[in-house]
Amino acid sequence: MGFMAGKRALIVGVASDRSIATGIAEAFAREGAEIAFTYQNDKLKSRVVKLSERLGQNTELCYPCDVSSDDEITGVFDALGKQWDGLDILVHSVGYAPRDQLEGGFTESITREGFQISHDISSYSLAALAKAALPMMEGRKGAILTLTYNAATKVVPNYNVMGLAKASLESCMRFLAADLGPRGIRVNAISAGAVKTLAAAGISGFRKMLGYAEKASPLRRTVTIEEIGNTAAFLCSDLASGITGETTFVDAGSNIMAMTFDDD
Ligand code: NAD
Ligand code: 0WE
Repeated sequence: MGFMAGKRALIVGVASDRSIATGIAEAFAREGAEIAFTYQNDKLKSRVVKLSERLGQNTELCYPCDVSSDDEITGVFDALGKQWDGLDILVHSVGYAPRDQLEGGFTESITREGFQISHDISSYSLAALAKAALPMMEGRKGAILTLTYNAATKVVPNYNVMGLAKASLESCMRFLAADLGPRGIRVNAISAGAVKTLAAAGISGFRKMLGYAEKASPLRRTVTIEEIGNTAAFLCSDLASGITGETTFVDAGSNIMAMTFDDD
């Protein structure tokens, strides 16, 4: 029996087979969890339903949710509440900034609108989803997990306003952990190394960044969505019952390095 048997999870953030949220869903299903999903828009619906089917889940439990809409967030939990009497796990694997915010210098690219959108979609949405999920999660050893990136605390070229949004997201995770801890809910983040997902496709220099990780990380490689999924399963299971408010790096060790030299 898997270590997540009897757990019910809602996963927000599947867009393709390469999504980090897909790796998380695969690990959760393998460990015996039941999974409900959301999809951002109708274009992504069929992919999410196919994943639900492939993982042997109830495909009825796939709901539309653009996290910029309060109504859609409310709608997910209204619908899920009719199917499940409680929810153990919420996974938030969502990040977005308008494309023009992620190229060029920081000062040059940042705009008020870019700041607002990136913080709304990438940080506020965690608080909004946690708030809406709370009635279903209370009193049952719950866990909430979000996905962050090291550029929250260290500068990465071109990540720009998303770095600020990830700093806000990590702080949001800690405030939620302090607030929801007394109600039995743990809240954590995984800080993932660079992975080639849709969110990374077309980012100029992304291939170079993956190559850099292969040279400069202690493990001399990038990480996979399977590795991120396994850590997510651990953090959301009772195996991690003493861990909350923590950011766990799954990055082949990259974040510990202050400087690197070529191997040869
Ligand atoms: P992805 O493109 O597969 O997933 C991003 C998800 O965000 C998509 O499912 C998309 O539908 C969703 N999304 C965007 N705007 C939304 C909105 N308004 N409403 C609802 N959903 C919305 O890419 P990914 O790399 O799997 O990203 C998942 C998370 O992991 C993000 O928070 C990202 O910042 C983080 N992360 C990614 C990497 C990486 O290198 N890929 C590294 C560290 C952290
Ligand atoms: O969090 C991310 C991706 C965030 C992201 C990506 C996009 C591309 C498409 C947010 N918004 C958008 N908006 C789009 O229109 N990562 C950690 C992956 C990533 O993105 C980078 C990186 C890394 C790493 C952007 C610049 C520099 C490095």
